[in-house]
Amino acid sequence: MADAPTIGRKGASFDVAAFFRRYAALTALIVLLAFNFAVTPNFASWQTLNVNLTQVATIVIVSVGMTLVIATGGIDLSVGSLMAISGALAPMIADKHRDHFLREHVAQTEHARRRLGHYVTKGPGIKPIRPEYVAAVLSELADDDAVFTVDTGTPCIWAARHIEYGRDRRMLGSFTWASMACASPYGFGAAMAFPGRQVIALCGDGGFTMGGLGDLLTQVQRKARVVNVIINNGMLDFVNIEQQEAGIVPFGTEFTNPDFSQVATALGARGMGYEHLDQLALEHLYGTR
Ligand SMILES: Cc1ncc(C[n+]2csc(CCOP(=O)(O)OP(=O)(O)O)c2C)c(N)n1
Ligand SMILES: [Mg+2]
Repeated sequence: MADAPTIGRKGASFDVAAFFRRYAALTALIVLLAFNFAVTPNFASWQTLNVNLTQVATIVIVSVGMTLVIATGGIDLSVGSLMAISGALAPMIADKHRDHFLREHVAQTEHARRRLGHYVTKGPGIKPIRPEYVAAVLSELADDDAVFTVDTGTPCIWAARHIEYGRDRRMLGSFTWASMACASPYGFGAAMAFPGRQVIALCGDGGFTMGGLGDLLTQVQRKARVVNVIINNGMLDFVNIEQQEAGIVPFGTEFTNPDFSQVATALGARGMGYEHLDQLALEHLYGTR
């Protein structure tokens, strides 16, 4: 009969080699943790723990599952065999003859885009200017690597629907915290980080009067070339929409704005106000690079 393991047996001497054979992985983990606690800055923080739990945990779960499958079923799920099977399956997937699913969904998307584009195609004839049209015009005129920053509020919607981004354009907004008044300061940051790159901040009038006005002073002083486009709808439109969706008759969402072009000029920027986007206005916008 083979010797029984000595670990934990009453009266038996402690077998260090057997201990490490059995608990090698655990020991390695403890050593790794101890090393990081001692050497890595900020390792012992809630944020690190949170990142590990939320981002690394999924990889651990998948790898534990794969290990169990391999260990119990004898199935080879190694990277090599996965690559081999992917290589065999890929041509079968790629070799598509029937495209009715694709055509159906492309048609649906085109239909949806046509409906969304209503105020863009009708845009030139509508006064005051529709924000959809402003976004579409900016999209057409801006550089291929322009940076667009957007305020929380309806500017987010117009920028998502009517500005095309492609490979090199970027859109920045407060998409996690949903904080108002971010477009102008984000634009300032982008202009300082990428001098020479076109930066267009699509601001709500609520957002701009809340925070952008002060930021404009900084932009002037630091000579940051940001085009602050203020959608002057005289209200907190996004909240107005939310109230209606909740079945409430909107209240407390309207306000009176100053003449932004005069305010901007007084602050040392180049201020321009548009009621109609005619050719001259387009050239102005384009010429603000
Ligand atoms: C700091 C802050 N306050 C309030 C809100 C709630 N909020 C979200 S959008 C919005 C209205 C934004 O108004 P405006 O900047 O004029 O843009 P509009 O929707 O009118 O285009 C408000 C009050 C918020 N997201 N962040
Ligand atoms: Mg507004």
